[in-house]
Amino acid sequence: MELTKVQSIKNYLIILCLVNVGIASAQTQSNDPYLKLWYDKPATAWEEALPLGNATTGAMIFGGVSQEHYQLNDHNLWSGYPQSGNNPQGLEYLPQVRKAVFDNDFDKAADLWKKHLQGPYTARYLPLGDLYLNFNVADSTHYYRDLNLNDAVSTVKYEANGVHYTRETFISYPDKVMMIRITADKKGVIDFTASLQSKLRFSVANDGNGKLILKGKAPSYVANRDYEPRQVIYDEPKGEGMNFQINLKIKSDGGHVEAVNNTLQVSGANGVIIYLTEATSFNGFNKSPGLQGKDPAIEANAGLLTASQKTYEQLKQRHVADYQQLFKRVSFNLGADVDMVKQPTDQRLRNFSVTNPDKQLQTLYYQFGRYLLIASSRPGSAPANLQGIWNNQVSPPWGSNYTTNINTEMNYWLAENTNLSECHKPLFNFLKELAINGAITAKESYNIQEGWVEHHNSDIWAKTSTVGGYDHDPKSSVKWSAWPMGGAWMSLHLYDHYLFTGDKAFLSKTAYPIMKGAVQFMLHWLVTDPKTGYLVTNPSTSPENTIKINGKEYLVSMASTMDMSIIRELFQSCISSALILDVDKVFAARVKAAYDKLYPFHIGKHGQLQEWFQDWDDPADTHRHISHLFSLFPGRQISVFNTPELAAAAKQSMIYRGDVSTGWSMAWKVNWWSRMHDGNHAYKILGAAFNYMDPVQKKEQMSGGGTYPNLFDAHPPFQIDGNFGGTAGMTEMLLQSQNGEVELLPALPDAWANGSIRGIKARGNFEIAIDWKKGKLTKALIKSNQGGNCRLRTPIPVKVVEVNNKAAVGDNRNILNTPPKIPIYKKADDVKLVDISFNKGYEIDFTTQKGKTYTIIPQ
Ligand code: FUC
Repeated sequence: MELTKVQSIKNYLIILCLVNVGIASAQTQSNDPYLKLWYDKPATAWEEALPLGNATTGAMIFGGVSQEHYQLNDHNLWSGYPQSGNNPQGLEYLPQVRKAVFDNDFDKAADLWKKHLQGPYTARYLPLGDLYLNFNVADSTHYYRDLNLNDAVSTVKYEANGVHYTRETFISYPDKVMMIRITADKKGVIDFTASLQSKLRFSVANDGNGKLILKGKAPSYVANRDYEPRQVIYDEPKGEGMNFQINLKIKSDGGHVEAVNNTLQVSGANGVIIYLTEATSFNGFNKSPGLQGKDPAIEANAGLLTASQKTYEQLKQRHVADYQQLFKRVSFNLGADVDMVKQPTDQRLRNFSVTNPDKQLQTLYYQFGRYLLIASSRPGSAPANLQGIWNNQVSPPWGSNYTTNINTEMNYWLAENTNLSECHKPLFNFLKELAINGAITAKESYNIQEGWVEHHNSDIWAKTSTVGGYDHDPKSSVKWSAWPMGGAWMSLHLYDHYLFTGDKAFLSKTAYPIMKGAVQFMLHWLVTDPKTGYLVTNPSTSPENTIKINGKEYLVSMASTMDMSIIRELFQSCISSALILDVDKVFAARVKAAYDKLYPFHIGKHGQLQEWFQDWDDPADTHRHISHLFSLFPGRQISVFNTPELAAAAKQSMIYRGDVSTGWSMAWKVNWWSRMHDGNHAYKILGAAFNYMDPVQKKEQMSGGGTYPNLFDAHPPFQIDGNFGGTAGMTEMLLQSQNGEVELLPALPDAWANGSIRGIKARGNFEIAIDWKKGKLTKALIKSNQGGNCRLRTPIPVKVVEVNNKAAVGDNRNILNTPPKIPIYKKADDVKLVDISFNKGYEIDFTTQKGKTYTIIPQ
């Protein structure tokens, strides 16, 4: 009893220390001492190493004492080169596939698709190289290494032979350089040998001037299946394959730097600074990197030259300022238990229990998600791939590619609501490229002359064609290859960016043309079902799941709920955009006419949201993809407020599918339960994210997700989507804005009794801070970046102080924030729906002025 009291006083004190009041954004917040991942031993497994990145260069730092290892990546370094992959047989066979589906011969349809409509797999994202620093140290004491999320700097410290050594590393976005500084508290004791290597073809030389240069060549092909006769192909005679270069320069204070063979040897130095720059010959998604590539030496050398003209301190200052301007927009505090935070991060993960939760580990995990997005996706970089930017394998799981039936999109779920809009931009740039290639795929494979399409996977070459292989690859499956919905789904990110930022120029110049192209494709892809008269997709899958009818599994049918949901959201976003921009009235009317004919949602006989065209759902099915809940999240068309019956059906589907699944699947579930306003259920699933995943004892892929010692999400194996989806879901628990209103604390779990979050964002371009105690809202600040009406929903009655609260409910709605149109649906007779009752809270409207912050307090 006594102990608990002391503990809660301690917790409270820590909360008080960390909370800073008065601003909606967290920008001025000082460094949080607990915002670090730290360990008391070096990494041995890759999933223990710590990630750094400026979105173009990535490094995993192992922190060894006798040998330091930096595993390096470049965002553009992929196998292969631009290839179309469009399967022209589609022109002849698509009508046959469709006929087979309409004839209910799903096996024939799947067989035809597999034989005639598949295309090659994607290229693979490759590791760049490795930097090793070999020290003459056998034993050490007082070992410590960390990754500080406050400044994106990683530090290693230890004591050896009575000397305290410190190594500090960061990768700068403004200066495009990786910097390492080695210091010691005694003079003349720093001795080591630096060498560069790569898992790809490479040679290393020194330039006689303290610089080491690694020149490398990527394979033109890496196999996708281990039974392919040729696994890694270097197409040297023709010259295909990407070239790359790593430059390493060492400056020492005192002592000597000597080039010995292909290494640099440092001896007797007081302090050392290491510069590393790198570049590839990547010259755009549509140029051969081997035959039309850039010279990587030019970029790598220029980077080194500019960086070496600045001091270490200048470079660090510029790096920290750049990083903090993004990272520090948001602070999140649930309190910290001083005994728990004393433990190394991997130990805390092992100790995690939902009944006595380590609250600070949750906020650390939250901020780590934001950190990872800043480190892997910045303007000018490629979008974050399946592993962000960090990969050490020539043949990584799933090629570490862009898997667009969930994973790529999930990477960006946190971009807007955690106030990292800029980090969303690489995805938009990628969409521009996909729209170009996808228009050719639409024509060549489907004879669709307007718009563009992207299928299940893509890569740095902006591949848009189908995957699965041409040769009837036994491991390929139509349950994922027959999915032309990636472009449509990703286009919704454009509209969401607009809703969060209010950037009309972006909507008109970038978003609308791409979105319109995705709509145009779908207008042609949809066909009329002769039996029902509705517009349907055919063929259609519900990603990676199978239909079970009388004990037999089928791969395709028509009008899966996910297809229809994506199309509905896309059409609506396009119609709204045309209205906002006051363009394309005739086209918008055509889209609206099609929208009204879309095959509707159905509530099935188990009270579930039907996944398939017909009521084939199996309540015992626990498949990780629950794609038919798309409209609950990330979509907006199913909501507990606007469509309670559909929401109840979605809840029933979630209950049937269960909680335990792969990393990303559980992250999606956190978002869904938040949208159901069931914070405790969301929290229960979030708790599973803290399952310690041992990187050495490899777990089965589908056995249930968790987190590795370095806080990377485990599918398993490592996939970054779960980190991003987890952070997004935690934000959804505290703030939602998809229903035309800003909702505070919609799904606050009991376990987060006291806390505060500041700097997160709502649609309508509002920046928000929320404080709560004992589960009750105590204060909120809403900064209006845009002006317009703010419709606010809160769990308790509130008043807006400091402004005149006279606007009438219903008028002056912010157009950015209009609620989604309510879709039609059908319900089987006599179906019982599960209960979804929850506290609907209170609604007020008030007019905001651009730039003003409004204080909300309980009434
Ligand atoms: C899809 C998922 C898998 C995995 C892979 C990268 O195929 O079904 O679980 O996430 O993408």
